Amino acid sequence: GLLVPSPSASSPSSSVILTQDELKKIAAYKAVEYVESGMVLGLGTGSTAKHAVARIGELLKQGKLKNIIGIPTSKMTHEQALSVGIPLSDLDSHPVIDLAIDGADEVDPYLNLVKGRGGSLLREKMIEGTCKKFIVIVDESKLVKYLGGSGLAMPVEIVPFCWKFTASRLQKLFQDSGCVAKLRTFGENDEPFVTDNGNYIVDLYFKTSIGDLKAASDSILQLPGVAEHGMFLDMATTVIVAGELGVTVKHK
Ligand code: ABF
Repeated sequence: GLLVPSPSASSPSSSVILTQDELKKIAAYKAVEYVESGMVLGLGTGSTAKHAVARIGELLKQGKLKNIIGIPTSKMTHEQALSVGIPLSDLDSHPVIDLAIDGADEVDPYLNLVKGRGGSLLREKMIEGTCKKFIVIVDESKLVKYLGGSGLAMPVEIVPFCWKFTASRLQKLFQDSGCVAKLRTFGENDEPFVTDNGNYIVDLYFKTSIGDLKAASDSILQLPGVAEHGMFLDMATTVIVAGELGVTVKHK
């Protein structure tokens, strides 16, 4: 990767410790430098992408960007984008996307990603899977040696119908990796978390590496009842990583 000075951190020196949110903002601002007037933009979801959406709105207000059309990847981003004055559309009307900017939960050395811990993986994959350029923005805590290697969840969006059946089939697929499948819930009563598409999410936890990612992806998608999974393989064209020592831009 190429080491460049952070655009918005006022000369980070070893005496300045940046918070994780400041790092996310630095990565987001760097990504927005790739945005040009007239672009159709995929707008990501989450606490990192939020900074990019805000920055795009700011540049539109200042007249430094013009004629942007945003395609939001979630209802939450839709709301935020409207509130900062980004004109919006959708994939039906704008099937060609110039650039998408979004966060990720994990990034491996080949720029494969785990996404969806925020719950919006299906719309993200539909939108980011079709764009000409996909810039992923992360702080350095998201870098992993292999996907699933952080011990955190690998999300799979499934239809609610007989979800236990689908969850148990998912768990069986990866039993050799010590997989445990858990329905994502929220609140005191453990209500199922419901996605923007009215679906549930099953989080897969692995004890060991799942090996061939493409094979894993194929086998998950073959199960009836699965809508999409959170592995984004070979999709990112650029990953911008913000760390204490500056910003690294990795290109595919
Ligand atoms: C979304 O935001 C998700 O795909 C991913 O789960 C998440 C990353 O969130 P954050 O930037 O808040 O860590 O894009």
